[in-house]
Amino acid sequence: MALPIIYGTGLSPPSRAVYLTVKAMGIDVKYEEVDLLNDAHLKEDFVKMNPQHTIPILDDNGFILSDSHAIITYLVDKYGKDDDPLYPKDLQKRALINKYLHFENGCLFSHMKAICVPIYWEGVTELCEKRLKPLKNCVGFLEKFLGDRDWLVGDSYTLADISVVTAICGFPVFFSLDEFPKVKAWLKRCETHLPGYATVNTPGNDIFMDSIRTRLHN
Ligand SMILES: N[C@@H](CCC(=O)N[C@@H](CS)C(=O)NCC(=O)O)C(=O)O
Repeated sequence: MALPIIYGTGLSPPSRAVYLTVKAMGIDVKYEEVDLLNDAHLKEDFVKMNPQHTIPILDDNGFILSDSHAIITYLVDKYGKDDDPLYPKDLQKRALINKYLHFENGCLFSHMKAICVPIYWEGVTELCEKRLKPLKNCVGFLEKFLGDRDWLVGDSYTLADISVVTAICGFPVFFSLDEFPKVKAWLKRCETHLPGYATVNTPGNDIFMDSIRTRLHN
């Protein structure tokens, strides 16, 4: 069996969710870099694999799967430990993790994408409050979800933290997180405890934030 192949790039938060999951699991995979800003995701071969032309995608010996949330849950179910703490089999823990994966996808990432697409591809150079507001609201919800918890679900990090942190860590390029102290403390905890955070999340997030800053300042 060949190694699973992950197509993505560090700039992309959902790609980093897959990279962090791979690190947390300690499995071997092959990485294929997709140069998003030069439209590599729109090339014929890529669109053949994923007609939706999003990254990340996984090729597990010919089984092609798009969407980071689908990919990370599949990876743990297929290659993880028995009852892996990243995505436990306990129904209620799993349901809560799924809730945060949907929260990341439907709220955090989709509002973030609505801000980023016009900046990357439509020449927009200013942030507009109308688009920032829903994103700030989402961080407010996360502040409440966290309450006094260290981790989003249970008492150790899970796929929920991995997915959500890859989006949130880039938000300081849009607004300060100072009014969300619990989110800030949790972010620090993720930086300290998630395997591979410094090697695979921070460099990609720095590229993401720089790429936004540069375009906003033009
Ligand atoms: N819900 C998807 C979002 C994937 C997504 O939109 N990725 C962006 C990069 S961060 C992308 O591929 N954009 C290119 C496009 O939509 O054409 C996931 O979690 O994988």
